[in-house]
Amino acid sequence: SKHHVKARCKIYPGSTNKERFPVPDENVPWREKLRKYEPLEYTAPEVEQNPPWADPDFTHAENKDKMPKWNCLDGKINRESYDGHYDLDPESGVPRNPRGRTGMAGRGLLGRWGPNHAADPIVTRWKRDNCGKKVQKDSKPLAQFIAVQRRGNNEWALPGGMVDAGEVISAALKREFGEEALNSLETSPEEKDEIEKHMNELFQRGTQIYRGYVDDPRNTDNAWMETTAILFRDDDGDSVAKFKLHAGDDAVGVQWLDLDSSLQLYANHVDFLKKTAEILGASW
Ligand code: RP5
Ligand code: MG
Ligand code: MG
Repeated sequence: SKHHVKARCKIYPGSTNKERFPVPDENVPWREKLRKYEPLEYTAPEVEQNPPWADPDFTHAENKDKMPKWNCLDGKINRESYDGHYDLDPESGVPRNPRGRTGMAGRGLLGRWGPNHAADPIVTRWKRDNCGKKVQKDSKPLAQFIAVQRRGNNEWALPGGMVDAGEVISAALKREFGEEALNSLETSPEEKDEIEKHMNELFQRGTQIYRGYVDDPRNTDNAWMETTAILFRDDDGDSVAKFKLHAGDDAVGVQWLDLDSSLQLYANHVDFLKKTAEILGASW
């Protein structure tokens, strides 16, 4: 598999001065010995404050019983990786990024040591002209997907989010889509019912596009993103077309974007959309 790139970005997201130790491509895998490797140790203040979505501090002697159970379902928290069994750092005992070095140790902005599981809904439609005819490009129909603009860095991305403790992926997909693309957190109860009805319809049948490691800029040597990306197609445009898109929660913008190889998106979301275009038989 290709080396992670965004997970080695120089300045850590959400910070102005947290710099990763530079790791050249050939030194990314752990098996490649490095004469000098001094990753910056960093866990963001909001993570260290012990919010419910983050792992408690288990490094102090009185918290030894809070040590998570790695590589398995740990109570309501899934600490299994879709990448297979991950190793633990021989010195600190915390998980080691299965894709190799990132130049930063600790958790950064991520709440969980090891895998942090997310879900990404890919909602598509065919692009149509005013007469309802499918728009063609390079003799293939052009598809569109719903993208959100992420708060903070304004990058466009899939409207995905973290799977809550004990939550099933199908619920996380719907919840995050509702929150980020339809602003379900701020709609009236009546509107909510209406949204729910349409979403249940659309999210009934999905096709898995990707499951595994995400090349996310928040990743560290000890904490990383993984996702399940599911395609929901509204081929006739009569289900999603009823939705009024409205950015909410941690999204500051939302829109239909054309599936196109020139897309620039957050993390490695472009890889998921390339696969989506293939499955749809859409132009890319
Ligand atoms: C990415 O971060 C995932 O693919 C998903 O889109 C997203 C989840 O994190 P938040 O949107 O909750 O920040 O790695
Ligand atoms: Mg969210
Ligand atoms: Mg999100």
